[in-house]
Amino acid sequence: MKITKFVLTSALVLTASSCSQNKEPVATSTKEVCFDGGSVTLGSTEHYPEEQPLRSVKVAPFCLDAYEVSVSRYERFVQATGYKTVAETGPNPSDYPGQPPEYFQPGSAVFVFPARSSLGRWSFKPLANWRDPQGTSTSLIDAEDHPVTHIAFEDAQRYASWLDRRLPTEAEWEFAAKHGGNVVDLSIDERTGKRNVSANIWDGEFPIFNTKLDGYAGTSPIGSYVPDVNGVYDLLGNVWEWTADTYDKKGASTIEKHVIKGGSHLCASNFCARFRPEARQPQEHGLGTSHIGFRTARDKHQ
Ligand SMILES: [Ca+2]
Ligand SMILES: [Ca+2]
Repeated sequence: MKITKFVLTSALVLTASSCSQNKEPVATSTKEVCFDGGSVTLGSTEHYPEEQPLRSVKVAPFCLDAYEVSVSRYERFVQATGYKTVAETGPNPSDYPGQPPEYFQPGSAVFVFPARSSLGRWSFKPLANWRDPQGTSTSLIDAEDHPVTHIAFEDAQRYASWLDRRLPTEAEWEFAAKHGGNVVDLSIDERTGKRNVSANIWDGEFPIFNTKLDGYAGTSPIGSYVPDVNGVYDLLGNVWEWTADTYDKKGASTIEKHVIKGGSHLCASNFCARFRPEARQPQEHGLGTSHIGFRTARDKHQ
């Protein structure tokens, strides 16, 4: 599917305001954007089947992190609590009856970028976790302002609870994304050869070649691109984001799945063109991977 530009069609009734401002570095910023709530039409009839049918819902006032949670912010949580993520401990067998033993080993799924004469691919790496996103014993020295990855659903929930916050619902996330006018413009400026970059996606043909027109093949530091009209960064692209919603059960799998939103740096126009507010995907709640992160939310009147 070739997509040049996505158009937002949903009705929106709300106002937004920045609830807290501080002078912290972006990597540790707790800035949030608050919304008064209102009506929104979720979904789209123009793209993937799972985005249908259109659903009109009302969203109560809420506040949303302006940034994806960074490695630095997650590190503070771990230092304060001693928490170990699912990727570090392995899933709890009692949560997954019937799964084979290899399912419970520590580690996570890493996308291995294509080398010459090869395709990119997913690989389970026993050492991969939020501290070591590539699973190669590399340090985090240059990655602390990147979004935290290899975060299972429970890991995201525990972080949010530590801050007396929660994960956004799918409706809240999509409400914020649509109201913010979030759109990925894929058109290329013929004079400069660059696109009008507003998000970190896969430029080029996935999984063969990444032109890195947005500057990054993998994750980018949070807040690297212009924010949306409400001051929220990276809703589309960079990393997929967990929501609180359970994905509708379909098929034979008994593993619980949750909705993730926004697409990632691995989404290209020729594959997984899900860098749109309406796009949604199921994700096993016990598996983070190298392109899934999150941001937190709260009820506005707390
Ligand atoms: Ca990119
Ligand atoms: Ca994102």
